[in-house]
Amino acid sequence: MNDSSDQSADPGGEPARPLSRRGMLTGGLGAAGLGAAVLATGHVPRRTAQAQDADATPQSHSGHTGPFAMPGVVGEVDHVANGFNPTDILTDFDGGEVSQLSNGQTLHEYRITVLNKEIELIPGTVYPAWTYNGRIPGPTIRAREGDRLRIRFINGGDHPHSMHFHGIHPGNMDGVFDPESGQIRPGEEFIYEFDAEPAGLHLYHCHTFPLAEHIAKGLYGAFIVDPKDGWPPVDREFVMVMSGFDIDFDAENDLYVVNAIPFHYDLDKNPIRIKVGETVRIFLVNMLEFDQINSLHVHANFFNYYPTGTSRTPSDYTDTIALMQGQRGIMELSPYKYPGRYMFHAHKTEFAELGWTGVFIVEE
Ligand SMILES: [Cu+2]
Repeated sequence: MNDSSDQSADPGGEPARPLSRRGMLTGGLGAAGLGAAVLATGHVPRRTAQAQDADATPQSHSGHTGPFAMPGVVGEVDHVANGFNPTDILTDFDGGEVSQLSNGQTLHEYRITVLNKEIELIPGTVYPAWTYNGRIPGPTIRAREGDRLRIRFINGGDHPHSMHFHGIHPGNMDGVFDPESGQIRPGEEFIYEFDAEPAGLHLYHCHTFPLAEHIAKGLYGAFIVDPKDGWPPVDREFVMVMSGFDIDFDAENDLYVVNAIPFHYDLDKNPIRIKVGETVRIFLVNMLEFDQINSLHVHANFFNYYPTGTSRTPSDYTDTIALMQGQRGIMELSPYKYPGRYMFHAHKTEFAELGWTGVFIVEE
């Protein structure tokens, strides 16, 4: 809705002043009182940095005197206080507590609690998030096709919440309608139990009204069902959950992210190091609220893309894909041939400049 209003003109008067989300970040946030804190720390995306060009900070584009490939923020958020680090989340696949049922099925048991938690998104800017187990995205649940999942779900928040899984399961495990199907009030518990199927890459999220708010606040995660015979072996596997944050609560995103923290994997922060010739599989999930579509582009390389991970035949060999909310897929990167520094980012420039960027450092 805001995309169209950006372009609209008042038919009875002056053309409406175009208002970009970046404008909202500098102007709207200031009005909301958050901008002052952002400005004071200097930990600001480029739009605001431009306003400080006289300082010629390294982040400034002015005069091309410093790094200017992309904007960024100065410094790191407090990952310890946040309780999670996106670098760890990349490879944090959670099989739960594993045991054997009497019928021979493998059982994966989890305990997942909704917690209200303040998350520092940009140094100095804290967001009142809702989380599964204190992290965004929630745990990456991983099991083999046909295994049994048993999730003890505890609502430690102050609103009703649920876990709604994508996949195949009984209606009373769908987390939607009532406490009997896993839609529970604060202080209540529910046990979701179902078989992991079909093989592929799925997701879970809260399914409580108003849904946009419950998702945008941070209640989502990846759910991987490995095929019975496994995936073809690769050297590295990463999970990337794309989303955004509306930090001034106007139902528009102000920050775009992969694994929650803007610019985390950038060159000056925590780039992802891989080796020439390594095979890399990325489990990519889009949970972005408010915007219609999200995307990912890798520089100087291509990948086989398997939508939803349900087929072993790629739908495309490409360097760019687009996903709606809830869409996900598996990327198998061609091994990088040349050492170097390679960006990956949303191929929607605005999203990239507001946080959805990263860098692979490829070494011999
Ligand atoms: Cu919720």
